[in-house]
Order: sequence, then structure tokens, then C-alpha cells
Amino acid sequence: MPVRLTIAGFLLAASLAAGLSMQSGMVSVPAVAHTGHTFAAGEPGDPKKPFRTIEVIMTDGPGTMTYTPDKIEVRKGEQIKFVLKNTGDLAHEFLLDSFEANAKHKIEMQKNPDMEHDDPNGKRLEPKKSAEILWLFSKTGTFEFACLIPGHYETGMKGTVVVK
Ligand SMILES: [Cu+2]
Repeated sequence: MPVRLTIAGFLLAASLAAGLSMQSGMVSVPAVAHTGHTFAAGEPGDPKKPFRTIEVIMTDGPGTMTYTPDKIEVRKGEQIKFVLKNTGDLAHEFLLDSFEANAKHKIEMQKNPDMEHDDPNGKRLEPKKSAEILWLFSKTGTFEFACLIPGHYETGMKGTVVVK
């Protein structure tokens, strides 16, 4: 993708300008985040403000992959701390976004299945790991959380948040 190469080239140039040495031959170019990423579902929360905690269990079994719960309702302006627990045997993700953005992102993930997520609105969890996301639902609408590791969404790893 020419855009990514351009950004990577820019970052490399920036690193060099910042005085990083190439002598080791191990200069690491920072991974380029998903291009055009927006927070359709609201914005990162403020830990100093009140929040409600919702635990979301991610798991897998023979022919099934699920989130529990898979339907969540919140009020506009409410902050939710998602406590994510992967109790399955496979890695899973929780990516909170619009349906459209998740669908687009899913196509990217098919090309790059090992894409790591550690964003304000999304985490990738190895088996038996947990993580938290504090989120402010500042807009009404119906949003989606999804696991976009190839095959997982189709197997059932999707859920909705309705913001009223
Ligand atoms: Cu998954």
C-alpha cells in the first residue's frame, strides 16, 4: 500500500532526524496504526469521572466463539469500564467501533491476521488474559464490538452496544 510506505518512510526519516543510530542495523520503525482510524462509538473515558463496569467474557469452544453479554445498553454520556476476559483457548479481540469501520477493518485483518491491537477502543487478548477499556459513549446510536481475527466474526464473535 503506497500510503503506508510513505508513512513508514516518513517515520524512518523522523527517527533518523531524532538522532537514532543505524549502526546496529536494528532500527525499528514504529508500527503504523490503522490508517483513517476514528472513534465512531464515542471517545476514550476519563478515569476521574464515574463509570459503570461491565464484564465481557470472550470464549471459544467446538464450533462456537462468543461474547457474553453480546447486547449492551448504555445512556448517552455514560462511561463504561469494559473488563474483558478471554477464557478461551484462542486469542480474541474486542474492537468497539461502527459497523462500517469494523467491516472495513475486517478486510484489513484478512490481509494481516496478526495485526496487534492495543488502542483506546480495542484490545487483542491472548488466552486467559484480561484487559480493560474505559469508554465514554458520547453519541447515540448502535455500535458494534467484534473480533476480527479471520473466521471469528463469522463464528459469532460480535455484539452490539445501543446508546440511548
Ligand atoms: Cu476471536
